Amino acid sequence: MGYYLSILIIISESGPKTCDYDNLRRSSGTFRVKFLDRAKAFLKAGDGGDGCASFRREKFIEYGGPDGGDGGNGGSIYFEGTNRLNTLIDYRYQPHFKGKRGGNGGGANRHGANGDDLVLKVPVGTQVLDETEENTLADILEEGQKVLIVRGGTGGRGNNRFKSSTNQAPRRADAGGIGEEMTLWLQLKLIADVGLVGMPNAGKSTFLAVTTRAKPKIADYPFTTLIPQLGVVRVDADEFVLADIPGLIEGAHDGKGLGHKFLAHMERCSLLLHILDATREDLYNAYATVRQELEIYRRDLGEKPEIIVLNKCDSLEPHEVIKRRMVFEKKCRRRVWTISSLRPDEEIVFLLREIVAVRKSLLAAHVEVPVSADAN
Ligand SMILES: Nc1nc2c(ncn2[C@@H]2O[C@H](COP(=O)(O)OP(=O)(O)OP(=O)(O)O)[C@@H](O)[C@H]2O)c(=O)[nH]1
Ligand SMILES: [Mg+2]
Repeated sequence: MGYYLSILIIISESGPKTCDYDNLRRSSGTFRVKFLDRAKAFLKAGDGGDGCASFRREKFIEYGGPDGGDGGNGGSIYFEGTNRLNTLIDYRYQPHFKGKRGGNGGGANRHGANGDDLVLKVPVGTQVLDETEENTLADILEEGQKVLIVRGGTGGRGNNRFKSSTNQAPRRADAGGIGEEMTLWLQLKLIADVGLVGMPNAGKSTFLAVTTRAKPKIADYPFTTLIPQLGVVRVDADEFVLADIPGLIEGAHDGKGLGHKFLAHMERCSLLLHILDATREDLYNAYATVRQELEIYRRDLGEKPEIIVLNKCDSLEPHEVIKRRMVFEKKCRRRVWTISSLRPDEEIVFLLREIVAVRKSLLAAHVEVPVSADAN
């Protein structure tokens, strides 16, 4: 591996890591919450300050007239994307946010101060959903992208505003407007180009480790990967971000294994890399099971372009590899790749180049990556 990859300059970097899962926390008392990809937040923008009812009173000036100033506007609340965060954990500890109230108006036409806006930082890739989780209010995809979520109440008008030719001494002043409030859900969806899917133990993390500089946990038991991980693959002059997620098993949509919530991190990928353990006897069944779970999660996830990879081919005789590949290709009527992530050779390089080529053709065809919020 070292030989081929160093010649072809595949240098990679580990990227941000993210999220944990409810069932994980339940199942492991020792699991420390570090990452969170879903959080509920309660936002209340500041109310507007009240307008003032006042009259000018000065020595020797009779009928000084109304001079009540307006109240200040309440502070609004925004979300802003940042690359410095890769988790929503802060919102678990502090879910309530309140905008600052506008100052009340004063006599002598003094305007109340506007309440400061509150800008809440969220990791890039965060979707803001309403309380029902059916409507996406914002999809924050870039550093610095700022979205207004709740608007502060407008300041009430002071009585000076109500003077007219027929009413020169108005006593009316408005109360400040109520700031908007909202309960919402934040859902972080990783921004990766290619997603690794497959059953537990298929060698997904080994593939990530061998093609990037990420250091995922690898072990010979199922569900080694508990939180999604990213790595940057560099091949020739191209690069793409690869995401590794926990393995899927039959019934994941019913909560079996680690469930299927983490598939949210595959939603933004333009291509799936389906890794299979070639030594399995029920190879095609394993493939069909994962396919089914993808489709159950979201149909458009199942419709994403996919490259099928039989891994662990070093554990099989070469003729057996060819046989299994041919049987598999016949069944799925597609090209199937055969590699070893443990003893990588040039086949992995060809595979990475194929991924780059497919991505380029998808970009050329302007294939939109479907992103929506209806499966959380
Ligand atoms: N012989 C052989 N073993 C491999 C290969 N790739 C991975 N393995 C082994 O398979 C086991 C599982 O590898 P992982 O990379 O942790 O598998 P995974 O798909 O990430 O598993 P989960 O995180 O549980 O979903 C480890 O013992 C690896 O050393 C390979 O190409 N050949
Ligand atoms: Mg893994």
